[in-house]
Amino acid sequence: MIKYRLVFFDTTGHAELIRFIFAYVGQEYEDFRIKESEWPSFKHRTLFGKLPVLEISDDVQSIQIAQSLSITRYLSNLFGLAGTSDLDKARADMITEQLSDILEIFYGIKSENNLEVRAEKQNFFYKETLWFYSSMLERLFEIQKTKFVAANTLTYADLAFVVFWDSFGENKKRFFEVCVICKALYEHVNNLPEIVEWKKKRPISNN
Ligand SMILES: N[C@@H](CCC(=O)N[C@@H](CS)C(=O)NCC(=O)O)C(=O)O
Repeated sequence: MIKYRLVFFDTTGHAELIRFIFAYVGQEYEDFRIKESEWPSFKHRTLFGKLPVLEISDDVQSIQIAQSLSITRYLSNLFGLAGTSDLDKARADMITEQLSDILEIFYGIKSENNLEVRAEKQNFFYKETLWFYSSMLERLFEIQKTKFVAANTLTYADLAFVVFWDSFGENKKRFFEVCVICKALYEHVNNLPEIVEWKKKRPISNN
């Protein structure tokens, strides 16, 4: 039997979309969260010195996959969340990669050590950057007119969309007042029983 072990820190970040996929499809896996203090001795056991990694093992071998979006695509293909047509697949990839680019900017700001600089950058992010991208997403959905963010069926991009907006906590509300299609697409997936259940039972992390 194939076993999955997802290794990441005790936080959401780059691993949460992968956890959402496992939760949505109901696949068992080990959600292995290492402590920051354990990381230096674990780092050399990962393919590229970064987390998350997904370990896939059966009776014969154990394989490791790195890079969160590669893990995401691998699992999406496996569990039927990649999209059905080539165009749907391209759109799911496009949206997920775009959301990831925006999140990288956000994570970069969060790791700024100088508190004053961090606050200034965060302010700019919420005043300019996120408005810029959320209005572009809203325009895309207006044109596309699909039931879900990338297609008329749910793809992993829908799960990425919920993880994306959740990263901004209560701040997302003021964007949703204007970006009403984004809000509806977010709420539709966020209210799915599998997602509600995962959010209820997941460990509280200090993200
Ligand atoms: N592009 C990579 C980025 C992974 C990454 O930056 N991981 C961080 C945690 S969020 C990490 O492993 N940091 C520890 C280190 O660099 O030593 C991905 O998406 O998986």
